[in-house]
Amino acid sequence: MSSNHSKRLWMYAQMVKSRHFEDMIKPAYFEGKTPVFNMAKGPLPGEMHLSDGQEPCAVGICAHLRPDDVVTATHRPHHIAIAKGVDLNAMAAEIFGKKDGLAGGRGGHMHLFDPAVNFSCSGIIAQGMGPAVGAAMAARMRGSDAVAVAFLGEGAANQGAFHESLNLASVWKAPVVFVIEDNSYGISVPKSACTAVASNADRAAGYAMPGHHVGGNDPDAIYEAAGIAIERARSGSGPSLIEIETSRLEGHFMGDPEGYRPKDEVRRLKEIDPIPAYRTRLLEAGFEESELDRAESEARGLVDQAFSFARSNDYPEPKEAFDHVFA
Ligand SMILES: Cc1ncc(C[n+]2csc(CCOP(=O)(O)OP(=O)(O)O)c2C)c(N)n1
Repeated sequence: MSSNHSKRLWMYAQMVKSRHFEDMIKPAYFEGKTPVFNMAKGPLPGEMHLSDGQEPCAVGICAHLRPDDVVTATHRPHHIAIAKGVDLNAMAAEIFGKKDGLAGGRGGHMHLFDPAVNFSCSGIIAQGMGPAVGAAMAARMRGSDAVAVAFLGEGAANQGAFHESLNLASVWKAPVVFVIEDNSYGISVPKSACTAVASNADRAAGYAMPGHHVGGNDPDAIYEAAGIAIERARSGSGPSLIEIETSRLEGHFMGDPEGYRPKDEVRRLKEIDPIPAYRTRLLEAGFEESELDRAESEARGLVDQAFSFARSNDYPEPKEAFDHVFA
């Protein structure tokens, strides 16, 4: 199997794994919340942000990364965590608030943290950018060629942290790549209503770094742009910005009535769902139906097993509620 073949098969399998992970979350999230939607009820209380449709962004970037490379992700983290290799059982258990979760059930779905593969995320938008620059500098000081990648949404690109992080990363030639997942909306606000430039890739020029724009929500095109940016970072030539046009197939959070976007826009986006589109492309490129089926069923099996693990895992002891809490 050529390395290109195995990378593409890996990307496909991770996208399927991520989608199935979220398909398992959907019914679990509404348990106990109906007939009247109460966000605080059920086995998954609080907000839930799904990344259906954005899977290509995670796999195209993470296909280039090693466990010692650092990733900081967003409040919409599942696809990125999965592509970075976060422990699936511990991730599912964390989302259910269980004791063997990544943070002992304290973090929940927006605060996944796995030091084994250097992954973290945050509910505060653009928050991961500064730490990614710091991690990139730390790698350089240790004499390692590890890189850091900070994911953010296009809404977060209007935060001060975005501009400060790009500026310092460029001044220091930090081995970091900033990845904007542009799904066109920050909650209910369309990008055109809050961002002065049509393409955030253009903002890279303001910080003397390359800016790549990738359209089409296409794993292969993202993989190609990421290869250039990550190689530039690894070889000591400095940071880059990648802007990816992607699509959010669900609301901002589960239960979002989405009054702000036309229903036929969502229907159109679902018609060009990147996962079946990639399957078709791989088949046209000569992949066997059977190998794709096998990759899919393995990916789904791992997710099913992770959800069984999470459901049967115990909650932390009430007496431990204040352990590991800093205030
Ligand atoms: C500093 C900060 N301000 C506001 C919020 C509230 N908030 C949560 S998600 C979000 C919109 C994020 O949009 P975008 O960055 O485009 O990411 P997307 O949700 O589209 O993935 C906002 C404003 C926050 N979490 N952090």
